[in-house]
Amino acid sequence: MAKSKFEYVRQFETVDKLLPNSWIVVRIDGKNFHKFSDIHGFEKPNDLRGLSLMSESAASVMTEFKDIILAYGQSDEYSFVMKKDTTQYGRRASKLSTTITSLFSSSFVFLWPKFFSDKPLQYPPAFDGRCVLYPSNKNLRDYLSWRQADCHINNLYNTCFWTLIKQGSCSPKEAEERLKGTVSGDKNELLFSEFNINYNNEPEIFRKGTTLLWNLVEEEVTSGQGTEFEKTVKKTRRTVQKIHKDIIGNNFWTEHPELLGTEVR
Ligand code: DGT
Ligand code: MG
Ligand code: MG
Repeated sequence: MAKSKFEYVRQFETVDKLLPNSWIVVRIDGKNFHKFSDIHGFEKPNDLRGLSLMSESAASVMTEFKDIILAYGQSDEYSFVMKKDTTQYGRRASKLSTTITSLFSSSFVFLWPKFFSDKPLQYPPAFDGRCVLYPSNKNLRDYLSWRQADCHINNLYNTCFWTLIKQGSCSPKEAEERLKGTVSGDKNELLFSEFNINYNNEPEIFRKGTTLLWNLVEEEVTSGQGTEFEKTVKKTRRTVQKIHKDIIGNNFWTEHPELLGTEVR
């Protein structure tokens, strides 16, 4: 077909194909969720419904993008790890990040009423998204450890902050002052000695965040029942599994050798 004289403008598009043989992480994060969580009356410091909505939106992304081997989420963010040799969208960074981010956002809005039936959405939320490449397994594990350590640090701080306000009758300013310069041991001690809270007994979803993995289920499927063509075949179905565990230490990775080793299809 003849090309129009305008066709040349295509050359202005930049090529953003990601390096081969590297882990691709797409991280999405809520835009101004400080305001969003306030306006929608999220529980402080953690809203279980909000976190569940984030995870179900992430699961819908995983179901659509089969090359995602694992997703990790906490607060208003989710990281999607795509297998090293994915050829999805020719590894084009903007195509990957924008499609994943927009599917996450639309799922979040679509699923909202399931989690907040009593609270209509007040305005359309937005998420940013980026692709980051990690060339080695160590880099990838360190990346995920960084996000889980961030979850822990923020959650310990926020648990203290809101306990001081809700149970200790502190003002936000006073709570901030009390926590200034404290290390994690001090915060654990404050919770235990003043409020009888053992931080380690706080729900794992808050302390560890959420990891989504593929669960492979072997099934027998029968077709042509009652006819001479009846046959039963074994099929593997993949479902998304949600866990709230430590992913920094070696245990998780030795329990799931398929993640960093051979690919999951
Ligand atoms: P950004 O990402 O630069 O557009 O700005 P924010 O405000 O989204 O900041 P970010 O992503 O660093 O921090 C997440 C905010 O979301 C933080 O202010 C706390 C809030 N948030 C996240 N999950 C919850 C929750 O379960 N409950 C409440 N109350 N707030 C939450
Ligand atoms: Mg945010
Ligand atoms: Mg965030």
